[in-house]
Amino acid sequence: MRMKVLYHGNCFDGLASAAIFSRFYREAIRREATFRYGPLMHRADNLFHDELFDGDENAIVDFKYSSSPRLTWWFDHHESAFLSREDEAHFRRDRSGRKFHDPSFKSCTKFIATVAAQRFDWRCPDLDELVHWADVIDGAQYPDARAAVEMREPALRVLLVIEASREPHIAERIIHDFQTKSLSEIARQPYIADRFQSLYRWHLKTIDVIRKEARSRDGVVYFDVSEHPVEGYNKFIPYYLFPDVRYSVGVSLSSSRAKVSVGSNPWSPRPRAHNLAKICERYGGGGHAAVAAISFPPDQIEAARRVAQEIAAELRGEGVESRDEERKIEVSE
Ligand SMILES: [Mn+2]
Repeated sequence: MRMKVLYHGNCFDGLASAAIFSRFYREAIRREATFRYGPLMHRADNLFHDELFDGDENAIVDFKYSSSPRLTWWFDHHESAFLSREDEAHFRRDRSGRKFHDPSFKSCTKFIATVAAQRFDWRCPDLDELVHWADVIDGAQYPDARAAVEMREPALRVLLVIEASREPHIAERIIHDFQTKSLSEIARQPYIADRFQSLYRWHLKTIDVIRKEARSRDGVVYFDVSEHPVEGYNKFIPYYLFPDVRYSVGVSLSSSRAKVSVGSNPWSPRPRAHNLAKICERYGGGGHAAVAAISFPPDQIEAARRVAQEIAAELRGEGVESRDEERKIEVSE
């Protein structure tokens, strides 16, 4: 029996979900199963190709729903979990008892652990540490921005490698290690420790780039790093640099996409007043209420910038008129 597990790539919760789902499936469903893994990424064109679902069973964890008849297991906690109303209706009609969605969970890892315990009577106390950290990381439950940006905890060292690594065999190795080793054991292994050191140096440079490009006004920090070779960056850097802002709006560019990232400061003294997933959905993106994003084809960086500025203005509470004025000023410059 070959199980294919598709998971949210370059995401701690995605890899941890793949790990806990594998343990659950092997221990509670089928002992003789073999596992293969594939990352799923948000992109501007179609997400699911049929050849992705090439196992005897196929699972998606921590990623959007697919109505493909080849999909047999699904767990997700994202608010924007469906590509279309048809997909959502398809999920609502499902009676397999193997597809689950609950956006009230901070992490998909915790969601899988909870469903496995409640519905399948399967528990894994040795993975409690992994579940805890998936919840901290995906739910942005760090005590402060410093903890998130300075990365002293083993889980956060593994996180940096996960978010930056473009090597599929590294992700797969981490998914295997998550199933059997503690986070400090994993972080000490050379394949993590060596990558962490060079990524951390790069991370420090990224902090400097964002510091240079960021402008904070009326509770919103806006930065455009698309002219710099910054592909991924720690999403808490804006709040580490500007602790008083409530929202951040960033524009970045990689070979595969131009990206608008919209986030809220988890440590802001003023609570979040906007649902960022809903705002991004208006522009074809999505995510969570507290952090969301929109992807554009890489040649549409100008459109990404326009949308980012529009969202920043909305989050500042500026009306349509003041937005128009801003544009006029830009033109006359
Ligand atoms: Mn997640």
